[in-house]
Amino acid sequence: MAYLTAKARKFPVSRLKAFASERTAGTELLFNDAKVKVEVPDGRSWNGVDFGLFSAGASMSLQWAPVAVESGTVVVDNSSAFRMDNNVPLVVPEVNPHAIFDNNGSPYKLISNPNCSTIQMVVALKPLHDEFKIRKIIVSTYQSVTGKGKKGLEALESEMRNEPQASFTHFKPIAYNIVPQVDAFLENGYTKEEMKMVNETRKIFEDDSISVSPTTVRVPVYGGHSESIYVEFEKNVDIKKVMLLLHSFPGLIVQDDPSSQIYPVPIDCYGKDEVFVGRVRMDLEHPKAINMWVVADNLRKGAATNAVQILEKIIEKVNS
Ligand code: 2RA
Repeated sequence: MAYLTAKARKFPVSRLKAFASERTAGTELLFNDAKVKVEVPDGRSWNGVDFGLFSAGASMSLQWAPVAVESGTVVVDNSSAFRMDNNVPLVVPEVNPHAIFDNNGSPYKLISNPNCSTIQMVVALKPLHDEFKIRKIIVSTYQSVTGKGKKGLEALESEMRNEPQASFTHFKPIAYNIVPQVDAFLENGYTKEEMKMVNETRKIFEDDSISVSPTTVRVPVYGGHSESIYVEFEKNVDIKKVMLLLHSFPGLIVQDDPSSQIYPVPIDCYGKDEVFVGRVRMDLEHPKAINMWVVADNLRKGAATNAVQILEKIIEKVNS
């Protein structure tokens, strides 16, 4: 997905190498009309490579990202391996682009891409946080089966065809159902996905005092993740100002005219790089709180697009 997004965004690539495990090695990708054979990496694979986009799970990243960094490659890692490492920045380019660079203005050699459900939430909240300062977030997610990759999608499709399942990829049947569990439960009763939303939001906003109360839910949808977000601020909010801020924030598209049934839905956001916001309204009682609905394609802005945008920021700086 990352190389397709790089191609769609016309990222300047002179040579592309593709690496994967034995299972995928030998297959071919088409990039700019040239065939690229997928290889199993070795210690020399990253020699002469400027940028590495890693998206093969935490264990592959833990094994190979240090090797790539040692070879001088700038790595953007889409796994959870380094996200909460204090020495590794966690970056959403619309929100904390400064974190890509060290005090000398050089990019860090290893940069983490946040989890998809965090990315779309912090993009929607950033302009409001800058103006009103967030105190508390209560978020419920409606996450696409594509969050579990190809196998998540195939599980939905085979269940819809009524094929018998040995075990359920989404913990319970997902066809004609919803499942209030994304990833494994931790001892505190929250899932790993939920704690990612808590910890990553605080790291990206550089504010551990923000309270985040998440419930993450899998729904039988492909095309994107949706989120219902209640957010409480330190200052009183003015809804007109909220709308102005959302409208003028890069990377956000406001679709909000309930009287004409205009609000974001995953089908419309599929394949898009932006985050979509609608149903923005004051809380019924709290003068410092609003509710909003946020949708994004989890495979694009939630993963590949965000990674490529980090590289774009680096190129922009080098060329400036
Ligand atoms: C999911 N957020 O939707 C995860 C993928 N990283 O399952």
